[in-house]
Amino acid sequence: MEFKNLLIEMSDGVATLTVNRPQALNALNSEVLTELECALYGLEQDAGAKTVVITGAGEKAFVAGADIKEMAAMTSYEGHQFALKGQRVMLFMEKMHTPVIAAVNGFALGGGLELALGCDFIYASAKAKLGFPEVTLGIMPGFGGTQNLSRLIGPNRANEMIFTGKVITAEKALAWGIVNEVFAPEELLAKARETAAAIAGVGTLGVGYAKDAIANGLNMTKEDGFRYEASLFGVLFATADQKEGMEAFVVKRKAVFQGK
Ligand code: DAK
Repeated sequence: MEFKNLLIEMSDGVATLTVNRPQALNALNSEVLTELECALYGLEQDAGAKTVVITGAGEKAFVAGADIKEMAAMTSYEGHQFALKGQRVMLFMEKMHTPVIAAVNGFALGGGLELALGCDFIYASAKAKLGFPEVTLGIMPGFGGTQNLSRLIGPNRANEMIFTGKVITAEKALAWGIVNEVFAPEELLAKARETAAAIAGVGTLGVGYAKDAIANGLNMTKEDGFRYEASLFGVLFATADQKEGMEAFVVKRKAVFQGK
């Protein structure tokens, strides 16, 4: 499928999805959000796409936010629909069994930071800048930012970022646990793809169920989470990948997983 605002490149089981609207610093308008929803849905169905890396086109930005020029004219109803559309993208990334890594190559502001937080983890360029400037525009985060940031780093730091609108450096985002690793700008994408390819090479069913257990378990009591984990663990014993992985270990050869 051809997209107007996205590029998709496949290699070694890794799909690199680039938000490609550099003239607006890759800002998310309704069209981009619709395309992201379609693209992610397509990648989840595509057995060849074992992991996804999301990044932004150009030198300057990952995604500089939801599109302010489009939002400026929205009615309350349209604003609500716009928030629901963005939230569908973030929630879908969480529900996908395919892991999604954000490679934050520059500004990740507002909806851009929400897109990164919707991914399973974030790698950032040393020149990345992250923040939630919504309050400076008279609004608040609307694509799940209040929920995802506070769950990730706790309410106190999330409160400070969201109430002030202050933009932080990649280094601070690393110290606060928002990003997993920081790389030189020219290394970022290769490092993200390297990790994505490593994940693509292991038992992807196990990875997908682990993602499910972590994401859903966070909303459960610990005991329910343990019970949920045990049932998914049991399901894996009905798969060819479990037989292959364990047999390969026993006979000391490299496992070849098929994702079934
Ligand atoms: N939207 C639209 N266009 C944007 C944009 C954005 N978020 N960010 C940048 N652009 C455009 C600029 O307008 C400019 O376009 P032209 O004027 O050339 O046509 C072009 O990209 C280049 O930007 P600059 O000239 O400003 O570049 P600089 O290097 O000088 O500055 C900057 C870079 C990232 C510091 C600056 O562009 C900036 O401050 N951008 C806005 C960042 C921002 O405030 N982002 C948060 C947006 S609010 C909700 C749903 C969603 C959300 C909230 C609620 N519900 C419906 C409840 C989410 C909200 C947001 O994300």
